[in-house]
Amino acid sequence: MESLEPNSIKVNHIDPFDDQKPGTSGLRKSTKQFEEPNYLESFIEAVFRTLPGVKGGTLVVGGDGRYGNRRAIDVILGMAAAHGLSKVITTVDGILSTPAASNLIRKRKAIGGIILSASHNSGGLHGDFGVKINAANGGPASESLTNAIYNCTKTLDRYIKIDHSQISLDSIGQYSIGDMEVMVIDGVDEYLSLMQKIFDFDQISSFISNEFPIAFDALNAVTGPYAKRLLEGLLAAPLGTVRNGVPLEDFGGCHPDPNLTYANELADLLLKGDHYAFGAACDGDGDRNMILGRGCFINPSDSLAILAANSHLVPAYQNGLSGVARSMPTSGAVDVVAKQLGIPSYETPTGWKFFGNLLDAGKITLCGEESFGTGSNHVREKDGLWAVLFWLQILAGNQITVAELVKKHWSRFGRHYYSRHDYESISSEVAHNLYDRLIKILPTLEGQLFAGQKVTKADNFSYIDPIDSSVTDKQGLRILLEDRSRVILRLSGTGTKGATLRVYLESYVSSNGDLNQDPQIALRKYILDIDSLAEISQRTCMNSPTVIT
Ligand code: VG1
Ligand code: CO
Repeated sequence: MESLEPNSIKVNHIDPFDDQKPGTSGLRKSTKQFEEPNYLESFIEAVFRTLPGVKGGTLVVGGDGRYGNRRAIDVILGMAAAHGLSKVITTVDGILSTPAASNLIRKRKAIGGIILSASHNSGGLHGDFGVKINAANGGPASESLTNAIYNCTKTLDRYIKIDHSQISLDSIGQYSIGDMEVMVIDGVDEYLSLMQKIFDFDQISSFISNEFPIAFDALNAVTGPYAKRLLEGLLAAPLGTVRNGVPLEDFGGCHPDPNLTYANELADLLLKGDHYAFGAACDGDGDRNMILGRGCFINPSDSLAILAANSHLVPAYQNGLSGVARSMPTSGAVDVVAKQLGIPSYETPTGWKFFGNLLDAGKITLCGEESFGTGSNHVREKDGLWAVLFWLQILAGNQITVAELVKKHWSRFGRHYYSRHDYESISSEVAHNLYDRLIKILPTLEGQLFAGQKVTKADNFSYIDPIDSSVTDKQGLRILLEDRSRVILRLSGTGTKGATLRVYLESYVSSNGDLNQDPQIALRKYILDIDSLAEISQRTCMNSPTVIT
């Protein structure tokens, strides 16, 4: 029997953020932490008390299929009914990628969405779980909404829910909990229709059928069902094109992070083997992408620049781009393209939420981050499979291989040698001491030599939103050099174990310079100098980074 009266459950004071400000994408913690009694509930309560429009509103809920996904949907349904939502739209098996969720929120005029994912972090009982909150524009919650949710968690002492019988996510259906309607829809359909509006599928399909074999690795995460229907279905790529295509609760033990370290099986196929002409992988929740060609890896900063330079080949962008944006640590490659196209280029802090206002105001069409994130105004999230289709479309339009397209790009625009060095799971104390010390010495660097170049600016990046004038400061330590090279340091906001230090290295070579070096060699002097300046290896006791991109 359904009880229609909400139950009010008292909780001891819970601080889901452990006194830490939320990271770049909602709440992300170990799965075990989320299994603690009332932990998930307390956070969801804070969300429902804070998100505008809850009473009578529609909410989109789904996730990347990791362990905890179904239970979380069940909890959210009961709490949503108690808080007076009129409708929750969720999906078969609870499977909903982040970009598909963004699309649904926009199309169904929802007040927002809750995406159950810790993105590229590993999953399962011994991995991580996460809750991403998206707003009515389909994008990640703004700084002010995130802060309001965070402040609410600090005083919370009870939550409400309606006890209900379990709702089946096994197939499409319609249910009710009290006065609230629950729709279980297919989470893939509407996303596919959106892609068909953006790209010319016939052109891509005939290109890949003509001796251009492709491989896609879903890393046992959310993009499997989407990629199978897109690539093996609509584009008629051979069965087997999609690898690891069934979402598993623990991602089969994989770390669903599409980079050369964690997607190494695919990387080996493309970089060591010579059968495939194109390879791609997405992360846990489907918003990131890695692009590979035969024998070549595309740096995500270059990827954004190459997409921008060739965007006229995609039907949805054939009339030009209004502008582009990149996160601060992303290389300036896209800026060079924007200059030639005569369009503005914006620099934002790390995190997709900072692109939201620019996209909503029509100031930009494409945007991206060095962390394998690329997207456009079609949704308000980065979009992994969209990027894969974009690449295939511009390769088809140019009738060219990946390696040839990249070479052509560099010989036209010059090359930004770029690398990111991650030092993962270091002790928080060591990381913060290192970082705070560097903040103190930054002002003394200006005018001094670093890696043989004069430092023109050394600061902690601060951003003024061009649309609402909000200020976001302390977004990363920058050392800018007179030849446009940059070295940047940040502490990650998405890790769950200790701290992760990210070092971003960039140096520009014009089109008549040496375009064919190994980035680690081209960037060697910056790598050595930042190590001694910031005392990285000395303080972390690590001889090398855990991940090099
Ligand atoms: C990382 C990336 C950042 C990205 C964020 C969320 O953050 O660097 O560019 O926006 O993850 O990505 P950090 O703070 O760890 O560097 V994901 O795929 O959650 O949605
Ligand atoms: Co992600």
